[in-house]
Amino acid sequence: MSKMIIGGAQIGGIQKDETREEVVARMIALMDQAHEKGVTYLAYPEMTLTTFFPRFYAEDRAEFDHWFETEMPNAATQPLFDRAKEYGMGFTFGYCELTPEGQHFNTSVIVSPEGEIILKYRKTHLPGHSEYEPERTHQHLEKRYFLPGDTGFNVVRNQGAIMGMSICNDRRWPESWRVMGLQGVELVTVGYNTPSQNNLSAEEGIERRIYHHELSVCAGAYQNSTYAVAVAKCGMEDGNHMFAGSIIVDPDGFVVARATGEGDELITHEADFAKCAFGKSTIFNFAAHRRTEHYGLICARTGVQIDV
Ligand code: ING
Repeated sequence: MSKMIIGGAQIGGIQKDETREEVVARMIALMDQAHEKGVTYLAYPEMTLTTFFPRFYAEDRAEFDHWFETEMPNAATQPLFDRAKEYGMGFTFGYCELTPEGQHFNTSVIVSPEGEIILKYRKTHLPGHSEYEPERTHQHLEKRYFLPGDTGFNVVRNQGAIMGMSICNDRRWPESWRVMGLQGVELVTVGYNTPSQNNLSAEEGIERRIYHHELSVCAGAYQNSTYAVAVAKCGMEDGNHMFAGSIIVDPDGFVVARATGEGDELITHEADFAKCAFGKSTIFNFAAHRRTEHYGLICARTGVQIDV
């Protein structure tokens, strides 16, 4: 089946003292709305279950282990899995994962309409820093609390489409999109929590940040001829603002749905995955046009090296 109504469930701020159960209830309310609108695949943001705690510094990282899930689904999230299965709805959401081996990841999963986790992704590109930096107006300590993901960018065939995931900062790196594009991806979901204020340069306003967010998602979708759902956790969290800007983008890079507010808000679009075929067979027919013999530096070199 090439057509499917896809949804983005934007989540407003989650305060530090909000329980998992309270958040899941908000997620289910959006899932109910989505079902009413005929949505059969729904995307939630990065770290959907908790506040964006990497804005806070903890000397002992173990102090923040309560923000992590040690199993999925668990008692708090089972109602969400149950409601989705009742609706025959696939969905994806992000959470903080603490593995049995004691590893901490910023994770997202794809759940089939049968309620099974069929793909797990762990965030590859961690922005920010790992030590407290007093010169910053706001800390962004993802490198302190998470390991870089070890899954890479994989895809899964679900509900008749080839689906993949990235998380937040990943959307700014064209490599994230292209690795999935080379696997034929037709729908990329990317949840994000993006602070509105730049903690190092005061003059970078929210408009520029939102432009860069949208530019990244539209370029990624267009250059890999895939749909994208980019969905925010946004608004105020304990006095800290994160921008909204949730969008659905079609394989030609056009925004086809956009959130208008900064709270819990559903956006939807009837995707026709047959639309992915044109780009993949013409301008982005990778097999016909790419010249990999000239791309070696992309993998061989991590940082810039100037030899001239
Ligand atoms: N947040 C931000 C993001 O990539 C950031 C970090 C903000 C990077 C603004 C660059 C500019 O959207 C997360 N959580 O990755």
